[in-house]
Amino acid sequence: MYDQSGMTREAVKWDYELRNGEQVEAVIDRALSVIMSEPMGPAYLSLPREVLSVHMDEFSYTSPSIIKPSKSSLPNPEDLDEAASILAKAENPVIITNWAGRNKGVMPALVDIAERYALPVVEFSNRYVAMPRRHPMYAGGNPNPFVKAADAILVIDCAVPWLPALVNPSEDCKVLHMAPDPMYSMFPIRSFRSDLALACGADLGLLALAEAMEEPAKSNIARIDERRTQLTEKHSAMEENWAKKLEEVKTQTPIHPAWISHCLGQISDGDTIFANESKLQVQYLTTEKPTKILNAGASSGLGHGMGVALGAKLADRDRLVIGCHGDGSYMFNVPISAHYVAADQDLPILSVVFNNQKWQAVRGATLRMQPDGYASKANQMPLAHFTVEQNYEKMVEISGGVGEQVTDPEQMMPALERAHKAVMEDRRQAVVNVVSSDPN
Ligand SMILES: Cc1ncc(C[n+]2csc(CCOP(=O)(O)OP(=O)(O)O)c2C)c(N)n1
Ligand SMILES: [Mg+2]
Repeated sequence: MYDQSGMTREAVKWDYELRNGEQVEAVIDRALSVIMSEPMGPAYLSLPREVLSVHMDEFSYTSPSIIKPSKSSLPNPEDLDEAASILAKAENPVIITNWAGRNKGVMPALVDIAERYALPVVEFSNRYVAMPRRHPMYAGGNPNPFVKAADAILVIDCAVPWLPALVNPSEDCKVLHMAPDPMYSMFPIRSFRSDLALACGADLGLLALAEAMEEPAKSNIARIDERRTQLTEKHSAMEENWAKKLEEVKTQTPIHPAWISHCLGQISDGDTIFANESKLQVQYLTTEKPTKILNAGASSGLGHGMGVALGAKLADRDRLVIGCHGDGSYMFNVPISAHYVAADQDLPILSVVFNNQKWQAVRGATLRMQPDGYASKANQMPLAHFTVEQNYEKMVEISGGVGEQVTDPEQMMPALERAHKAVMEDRRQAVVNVVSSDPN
């Protein structure tokens, strides 16, 4: 290849090729400091064989590194005051986020500001969980009704806060952005309106904003209290719907994702780490602690989940780590390699396959784009269905793990309990292949 790093350049913050041994310390320190500075992201370093094989008489390095990464920062004070005034005085404000939950400090700060000023929080196609699902100010995953009604929108760490083809804010709505890089300069194009852009870490930014809102909010207390009541009622209705749905589907065959999620909620707790690339329904899990649910990344990402689960387990070997994968995603993971690594490195993870025998997301997207197209008339949409029944549970056995297939909803809990015992007590990795339906 002329330029090996070029292959990854679009997806990393920094790349480099080691040129000689003298550089090793500087290059590693540079890489670590770049990836750990906000906004955090990966780097790619290539190590040519010729350089690696040159003899060096001696080598020393300073540890910890002499280059400290830069941390989360505070927003510009003038803009902060203006943002605080807009949000505090708004009739119908909303917070929309996608990946703010990656920062551990965000959840407590977001809960605090949302509670104090009755701000609904929408997590749109979220990659992390920033707001506990049972919190009264959690307003679901659909921004559309909120964007339509809003006179102020605070977008936090979110490249795409709504889909302009479906909804747009009104002319006089103020749109505020908060992120370490609120221009999202790593993306070639982004054209959402920005009346104010606060460049800061979302944790510190939200804490500062909550303080700055105190004074201007005094003139709007009645509306804030009224909103709190309305949002709390709306949220309660949402929770009732979750419970109703679960009742309705818990005995269904094929097994419904809500039932799988509920059962996963029973064998896990707030400290369990979930790597997710499936139809896992997070509202049935415990979500009161930050950075525990890691969804697929921004660069499409399916097939990353087993690597994430292995990494989480490596960081904390006694923690319960569960990977949830669609059947298509499980295949993307190269599971034979992932199970080998789990066995070789003693990383007993639990993998749950949501096996609906298709690429439902692709099928659904095709139907949304072309509701009357050729594909919609086919009994089985071309290239979206898996026609061979796959016994995914067998895959883990070749590396000494335990696998089980579940088709009966009554067997969901017992199967997960056996798998839980396998990974946590016997330290054997496990796969539970659940023959499942699509959420509706
Ligand atoms: C690496 C990668 N390739 C392709 C896609 C496009 N894509 C999005 S969803 C999907 C299907 C996933 O199928 P599965 O994991 O079985 O989940 P389901 O939609 O059936 O719930 C594909 C191919 C992607 N997101 N990432
Ligand atoms: Mg599938």
